[in-house]
Amino acid sequence: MTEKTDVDGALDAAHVDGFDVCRVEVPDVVGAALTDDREPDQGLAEAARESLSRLVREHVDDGTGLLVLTGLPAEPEPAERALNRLSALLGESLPQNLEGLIVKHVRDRGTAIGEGARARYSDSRFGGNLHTDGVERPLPAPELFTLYCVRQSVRGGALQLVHVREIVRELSARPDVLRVLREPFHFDRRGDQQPGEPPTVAKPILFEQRGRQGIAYLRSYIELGHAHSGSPALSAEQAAALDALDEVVGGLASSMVGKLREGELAIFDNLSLLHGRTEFQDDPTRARLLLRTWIRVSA
Ligand SMILES: O=C(O)CCC(=O)C(=O)O
Ligand SMILES: [Fe+2]
Repeated sequence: MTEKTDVDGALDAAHVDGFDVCRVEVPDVVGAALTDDREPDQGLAEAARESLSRLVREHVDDGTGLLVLTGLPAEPEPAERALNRLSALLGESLPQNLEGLIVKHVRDRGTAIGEGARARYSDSRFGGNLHTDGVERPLPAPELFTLYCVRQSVRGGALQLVHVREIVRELSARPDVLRVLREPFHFDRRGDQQPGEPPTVAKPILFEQRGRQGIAYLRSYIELGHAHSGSPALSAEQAAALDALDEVVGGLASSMVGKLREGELAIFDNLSLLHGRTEFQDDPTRARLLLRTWIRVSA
């Protein structure tokens, strides 16, 4: 039986949460472009792209790193169509596994994080492990990722966000740690490598992309990566740097918490934000379902 955390209890009781500052009723042109039965014509698509870009600039690039559009359909088919259209307005949807999956259904598939060769965070119901998405891919990282809430869990499943600028600020007194985090680690590829490629990808946790400070992190994939026979073991210095990072992230993890509601579409800055959820528990007749895309923003 899962204990309901304080975070979840407080959110459920209050009907308000830390995402309220990022919540925007979907503008009419965007709503029409995403939900009309017919594909939007060029005029509507351009108007929607302009409206959306303004909101993304304000909230994602220059604000908290998150934009939550409210008032969209929660039924799975219109939701998936709307998410595909929104992703195309923002850039190029990237495949999320070797098979080229474009829209990932994030739900509990009864696995644990990092179990076997291929299971992922998004296939489990467990929480914690604040991370960025796509860490199993070589850089460049997907600049944005989305989560569209189709069905929410009754218990748990709130999101916690931590911004890289807060992490770097907290670690400014630890230049030794920052130096190690800017050197390569071996991340497990979760089976997404092509035949003949190694099962890990080496890249730093802190890096520069598009002239900005980026972060790529999911500790258990790094530990799996360094445990492969062809990879060096984590050095004591690297393990200490990860511990220092985790301590800082743990201290910041309750500063931005919210729970997506059904019919909400969240757009995240995947270069700047670590995210994680609280463990959730499904109602067996109505399992939690989020739809996810990874987006490369056009140059
Ligand atoms: O289940 C969630 O709320 C988020 C899951 C997640 O982080 C992911 O799918 O990458
Ligand atoms: Fe994620």
